[in-house]
Amino acid sequence: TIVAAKRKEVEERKSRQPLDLLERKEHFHRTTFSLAEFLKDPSKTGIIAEFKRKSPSKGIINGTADLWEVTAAYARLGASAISILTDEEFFGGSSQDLMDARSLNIPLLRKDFIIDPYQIYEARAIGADVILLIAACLTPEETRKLAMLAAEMQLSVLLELHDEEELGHVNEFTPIIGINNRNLKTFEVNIEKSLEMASKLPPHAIKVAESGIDKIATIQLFRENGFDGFLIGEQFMKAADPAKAFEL
Ligand code: IGP
Repeated sequence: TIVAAKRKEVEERKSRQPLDLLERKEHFHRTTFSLAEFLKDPSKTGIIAEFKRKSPSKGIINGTADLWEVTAAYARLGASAISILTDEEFFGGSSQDLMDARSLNIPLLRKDFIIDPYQIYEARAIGADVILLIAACLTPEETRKLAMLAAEMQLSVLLELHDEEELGHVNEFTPIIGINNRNLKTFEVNIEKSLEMASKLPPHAIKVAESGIDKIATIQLFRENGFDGFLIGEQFMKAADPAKAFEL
């Protein structure tokens, strides 16, 4: 459902704002931050802290949090990167949300359903450093083409896998691999998913565990199993003050 809606949305946006207009956006020429470098930086936590107002699985998570206050606090408290949902219809985010966090000096992940090269240009234009590619939404060939374009545009790629069948989506342009503990079709969360998949990934892949992380012990367990990154949304956003939740 989301992918079908996304296709329509992208076509609409393309007709309103063709590529040549996008390329004139202010952020197009800035130097991007490398997600790999920030995940490997020992002075940071490895946490990719997410700003997410709502989701199809949870409904409204936080309707009042201020984007700038929360993301600035995440950065100050040691997040390695910030993930910002830019999908409006299903997650209540926007491109403006990402632009509002741009002055932070850490990588910003455009969290969206990317299915078209146009969205990669758009990500660059709004000031993102990283894009998410979800294997479940793409063929291996599409994944390769989009990841190659992202690399050309100095954007890092987080390739999201859910199970073994998706390993064929990994390619030379996807050195950072996320394992989503949440099944996008059933919404079921199983922390073991990341651990199970870890040994099946290419040995040099930078590994990120995604979703359902709600305690430090889980982060430690993932770390011991070779993970450098931890994508956490709800645990922070469900608190009235997400920055406080991060601090804890
Ligand atoms: C964060 P959680 O359970 O901590 O809120 O999960 C993140 O992993 C999740 O938002 C996510 C997601 C996605 C959202 C992972 N992959 C793809 C939308 C699309």
